[in-house]
Amino acid sequence: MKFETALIHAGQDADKTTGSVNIPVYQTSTYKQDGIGKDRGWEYSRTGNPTRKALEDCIAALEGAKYGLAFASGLAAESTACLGLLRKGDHVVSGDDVYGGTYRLFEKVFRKWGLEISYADSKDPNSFKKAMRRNTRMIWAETPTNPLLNITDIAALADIAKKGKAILAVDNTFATPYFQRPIELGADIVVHSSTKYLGGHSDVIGGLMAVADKGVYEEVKFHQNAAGGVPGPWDSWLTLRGMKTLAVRMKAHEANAFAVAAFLTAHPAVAKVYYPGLETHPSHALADRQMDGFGGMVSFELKGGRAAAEAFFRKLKIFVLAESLGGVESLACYPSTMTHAAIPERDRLKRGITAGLVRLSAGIENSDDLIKDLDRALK
Ligand code: P1T
Repeated sequence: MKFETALIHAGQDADKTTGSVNIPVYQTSTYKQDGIGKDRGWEYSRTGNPTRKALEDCIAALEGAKYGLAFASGLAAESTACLGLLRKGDHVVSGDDVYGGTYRLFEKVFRKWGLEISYADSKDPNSFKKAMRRNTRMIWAETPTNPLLNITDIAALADIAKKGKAILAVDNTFATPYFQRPIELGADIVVHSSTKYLGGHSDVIGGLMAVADKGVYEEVKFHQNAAGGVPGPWDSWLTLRGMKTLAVRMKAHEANAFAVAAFLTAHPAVAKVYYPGLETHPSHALADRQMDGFGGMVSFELKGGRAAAEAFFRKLKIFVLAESLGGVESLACYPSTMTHAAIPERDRLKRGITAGLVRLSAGIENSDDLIKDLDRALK
């Protein structure tokens, strides 16, 4: 089955009891058993639910993995993967450019439970290699990164992970499996905030995971059932409904991102544009090799710092100033006080998250309107 077909059909055969073409919302917490030990394959909705299962089978197919798991949020997926697979005293090497909430989870939650975490340059596999320790059990990478759109070489990290007997987990939220399939490049686990492009309409919070190895899947699944953090059937259904149009949406997001990036590059108020589709992006060649497209996220640096950013956000009419990304509507975000506020200022600045940095999520509106909006806001 090709990708566009899998979006619509993988895990989504017609409902067995009614023939319903769409997977019904199985709004139930529990299931009738026909006698002691005689359940019909379903026993309790924390453990499993048919609507959620359709979503899990679909993400597994899209990522070229054997197993899928759905969670209540992207961060629930991340915590469950880490808690299911890691023990006190284990070490994680994470890329240094990650979603602020991921950094907060590592620093403010896992560190106090005895995990060791260190950060490597997201752009440089050698930096990951150097950070490996005897007790490194996981390499964590986000690519393209949030918010600076750096590209990490997944195949190179897979090699380093294998040699160090560590698990490579890749956060594929920004690319989606339409543009990038990390498992094909050697990753062990893929995680998503399905709140973003997969759901696609800014109306549901969710997380997904795709796993190649049965043992790894079983450990995470065990932890998920033991600890909770599952999505409800409605949220699973909404996500699945959104995913059906992922291919057409991603093409439109990307076309608009290219238009926005080109416009910003030529604008005198803009000091720097971050978009991996631009030939001037330092990792353009790598992005071109490891991805099938460059995505819909564009970040840029305003020359006038915070004051310029405040004026810019005030004048926007179509781009909405909001956290999140990947919905059909265009969003604008100010990483230093919003998505990446959890990172101490010194570290933020070191990574390039400056007072002039703006992150845009190009929606699928008409690109002329988006450019006009940016042009007005930059005047
Ligand atoms: O918000 P949640 O569904 O829990 O997903 C967390 C998450 C994980 N990974 C990446 C790459 C993310 O961008 C996010 C969430 N990010 C935002 C809310 C944001 O505006 O960047």
